[in-house]
Amino acid sequence: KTVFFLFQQTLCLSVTWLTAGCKYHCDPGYLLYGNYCYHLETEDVKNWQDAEDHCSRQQGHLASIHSQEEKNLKIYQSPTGISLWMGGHDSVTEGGWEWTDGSPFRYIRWNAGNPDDYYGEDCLSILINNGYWNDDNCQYNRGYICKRRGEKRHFSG
Ligand SMILES: [Ca+2]
Ligand SMILES: [Ca+2]
Repeated sequence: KTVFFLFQQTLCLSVTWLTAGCKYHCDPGYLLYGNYCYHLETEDVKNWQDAEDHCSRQQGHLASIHSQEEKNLKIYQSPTGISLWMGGHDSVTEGGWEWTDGSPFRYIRWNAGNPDDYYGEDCLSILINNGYWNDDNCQYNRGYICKRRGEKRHFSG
């Protein structure tokens, strides 16, 4: 059964671009963008680590951002709060920013004067009003965005 599943996944992967026979799919509450699913949480505010833990329990991570388009996602336009937690942090090495999902930290969009490590800020939040980033106090409770891979679904017919 597992072998069949793997075969189906491989088949799905290899024919995706040719036939569009596979589509990425997200669970309810998640929004599909590209190959990824995003979930915006604004009511259940958490500190950065708790937010990351919550996302990883749902097979994802706090969101990483890799392009202007991704930054402009509607999902980031939260109706409440000042900023939202994203997956960036420099808690391992000061100034050595990384994403919790392991993707390369290349695209950057810091707000003016940041990152400033103000009283040891190590966690990345995105400012809702302008989409720029702040290194922020990890203990603050904020809304957050989870991101995870879309599931590939192969359908026949
Ligand atoms: Ca820092
Ligand atoms: Ca800062």
